[in-house]
Amino acid sequence: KAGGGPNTGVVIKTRPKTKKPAMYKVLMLNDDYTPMEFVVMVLERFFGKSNEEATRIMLHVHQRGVGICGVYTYEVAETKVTQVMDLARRNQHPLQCTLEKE
Ligand code: TYC
Repeated sequence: KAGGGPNTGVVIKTRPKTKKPAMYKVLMLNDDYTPMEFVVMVLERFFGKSNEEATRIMLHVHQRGVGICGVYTYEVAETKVTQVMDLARRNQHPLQCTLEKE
């Protein structure tokens, strides 16, 4: 955008007023002890997945070691990680869930 009046050669760079918020992936990590049904239940309850999708994600994590539960703004992602970790701990499962900036 040209600024500073006509023909002054002044250039003012403008940014869009609305910038997209940083997004964060919530990752689920595999372990040897957490029951598969517990992981599926967590994916349904906290990440809004159908039983079919939750099972697909759980199996992916089981086989590959890590998988994406969803992508959210920081506060939402952090809340989901806390909720998952709290429920896992209360049930004495070693399930680990973490955040990664996209
Ligand atoms: N590996 C676990 C088992 O065999 C199942 C599991 C899947 C655990 C995904 C954690 O994020 C996980 N019982």
